[in-house]
Amino acid sequence: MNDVSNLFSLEGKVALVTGAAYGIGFAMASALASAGARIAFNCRSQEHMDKALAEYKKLGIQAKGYLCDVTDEAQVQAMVADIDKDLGVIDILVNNAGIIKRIPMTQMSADEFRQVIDIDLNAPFIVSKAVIPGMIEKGHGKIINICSMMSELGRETVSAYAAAKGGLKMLTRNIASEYGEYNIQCNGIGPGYIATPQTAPLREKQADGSRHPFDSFIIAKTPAARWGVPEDLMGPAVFLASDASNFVNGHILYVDGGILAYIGKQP
Ligand code: NAP
Ligand code: GCO
Repeated sequence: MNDVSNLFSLEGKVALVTGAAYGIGFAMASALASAGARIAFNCRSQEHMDKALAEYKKLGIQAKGYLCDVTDEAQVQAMVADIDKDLGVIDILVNNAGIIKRIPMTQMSADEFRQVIDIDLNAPFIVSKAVIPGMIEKGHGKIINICSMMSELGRETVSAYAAAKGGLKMLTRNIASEYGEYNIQCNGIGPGYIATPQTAPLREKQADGSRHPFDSFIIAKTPAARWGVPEDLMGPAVFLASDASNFVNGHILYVDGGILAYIGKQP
């Protein structure tokens, strides 16, 4: 019998992780590289790109970076064509790039709402659409969409984000339904509250040095009693990118320290 660890090997695979200059994307891309994949990533600024390339190099990873806004279909098609030439046809796509705007709904402009939907929902459609034909030709493919607690739950101020991440859950199921017969698995990862630049404002210390009330709220709401760290997403990303998950399709794997299982601390 084969060693089960072979099931998790990504040797010879080409992976594109969007928005992997830092944060969760960087950790997942590093994990895929450590399992053997060649890594392509994109971001929007040269400054972020240079910093990220230096950080990957420190880990001994030869990642290839592309300047590309994932909401621009022409830029995405050009990037995917460049990756085909530079590294080979993409086997694994992680739709990670995302933003949040925390604004009460009645104060949010329609343009602000659209911008969040554009990056968090339309872009995964655009990038998936660009890579699926290559995956069909290769006879296999893995697409991992980075969803959220807000794929399941609402809260004050995040209407656009929740609408986008709820939609992304359904896009995930639809890609699985539409392309499963081509040996393409499309799954989601739903991170809980993870300490990254995106959530930094929710963890800022108060003037008197005490915890931000939202920080205390999240610790109380999480059975693990801590924020997640980007490294918590490494194992789940490798699992869903590898042959170990070949019969897992249309699933959202919540990596949340138990938040969705918990009613919350009793008063
Ligand atoms: P982050 O620290 O803010 O990083 C976001 C990344 O996305 C950056 O590399 C950014 O690059 C890139 N990006 C944003 N818009 C882009 C665009 N239009 N085109 C290309 N790249 C773009 O966020 P994170 O916390 O690591 O989150 C990563 C993903 O996980 C997001 O989808 C987020 O919604 C999701 N998530 C986060 C948490 C959490 O608690 N942190 C929980 C659940 C889900 P540039 O700045 O260079 O553009
Ligand atoms: C917020 C947060 C989140 C998350 C995440 C939870 O303001 O509530 O930023 O929405 O970061 O997506 O899974």
